[in-house]
Amino acid sequence: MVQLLQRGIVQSFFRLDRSFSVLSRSVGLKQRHKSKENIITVSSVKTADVDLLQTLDESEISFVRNLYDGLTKQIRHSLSQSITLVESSHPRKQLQAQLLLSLVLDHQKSLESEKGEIATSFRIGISGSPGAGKSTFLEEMGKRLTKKGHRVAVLAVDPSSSTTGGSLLADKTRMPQLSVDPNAFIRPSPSGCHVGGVTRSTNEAIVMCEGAGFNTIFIETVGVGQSEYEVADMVDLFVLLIPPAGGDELQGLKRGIVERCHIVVVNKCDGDLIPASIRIATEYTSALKFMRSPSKNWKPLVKRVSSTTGDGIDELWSAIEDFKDVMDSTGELHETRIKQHKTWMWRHINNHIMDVFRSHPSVRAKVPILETEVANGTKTPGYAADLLLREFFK
Ligand SMILES: Nc1nc2c(ncn2[C@@H]2O[C@H](COP(=O)(O)OP(=O)(O)OP(=O)(O)O)[C@@H](O)[C@H]2O)c(=O)[nH]1
Ligand SMILES: [Mg+2]
Repeated sequence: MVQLLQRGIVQSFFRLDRSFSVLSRSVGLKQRHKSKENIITVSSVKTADVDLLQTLDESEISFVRNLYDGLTKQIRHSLSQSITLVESSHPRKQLQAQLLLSLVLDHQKSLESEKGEIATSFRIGISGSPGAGKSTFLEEMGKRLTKKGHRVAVLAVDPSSSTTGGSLLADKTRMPQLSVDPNAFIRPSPSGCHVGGVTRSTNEAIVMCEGAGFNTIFIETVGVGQSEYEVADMVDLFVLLIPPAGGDELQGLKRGIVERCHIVVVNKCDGDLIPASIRIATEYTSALKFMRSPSKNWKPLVKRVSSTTGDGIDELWSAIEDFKDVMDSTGELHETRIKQHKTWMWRHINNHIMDVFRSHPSVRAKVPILETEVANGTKTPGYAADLLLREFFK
């Protein structure tokens, strides 16, 4: 495992080294010293992966430069192309994506220091069970925000989209006005398999949207599986959107995710559903009192809205603004982002190590056999895992 870990770390640092050296050479940024201390052991490593991570050639560099120029001029097509680049699983494309990300992050940093270290964007995660009304809510909220002068991006994370054919159609049809609004940008879930998972590319897509001047970024995720926890780790504000379903709604929800949210929004508070939504809101308000808050400067609260009538949407936005003010003024927003960067670094390393492990030829050959044996009960899971690890280290 140690060897495995070292390989993953070395390759990650090698990536960094490549990105930074290309960056300094082609763009003249003075970032090299920062990464230098960390990469001393790297240059002697010779693996197939290293060959794939050779320095970008001139045409690749100029491709990245053009994207960067387009992005900072807020050209939509450049933003779409940039997101496609971070979603790519091709190693050369990934390297180009890393260069572009470094450029954009550097650009954002200088904008933030001009503004006195205030974040230039606000990232909001919206999670909720299928059909809770997330897209309808974002259409309504998004329209109001663009009218107020915001530039709104909506990114969807749906881990099931690669098997169900993607949420593209659903998202475009459920946000008909926002999808044609010049001050909004909607990007559905990427489909297919990606290195590091769908959420890694989402994290990087956020940075690209910010580079293109979008200041309010929503990340919509379906409240099933691991993705909502990952989204909670990439946003400044995490919102849980729930429908006024009857009965034991609260018990049915995973407590863990309720504990991560800053605001619970009860949607569909209209018509016949008003009494049920009032009841659900009361239940949540009392339940939240007994839960740990995800933030030291904010007590989670419950709001009721109707995304179809628009009732409560403006009040909700002013609560969101209060939250942002508190986070900015206490420095918690900045602190949280720093913690998130560390979390993501380790997540990337874990994913990368798993990719290397799973794609190892003899591991790949043995996995189906051992899985069957574990399923049949002829081998214990622990012993099967030992055998696979032995194959890897052979
Ligand atoms: N009455 C009422 N219906 C709503 C409201 N918001 C959404 N709906 C309806 O609920 C259904 C699901 O809405 P969506 O916005 O697609 O829900 P979603 O959470 O994005 O769904 P997925 O993306 O499939 O997880 C649609 O038929 C909407 O018209 C609301 O505020 N009131
Ligand atoms: Mg939706």
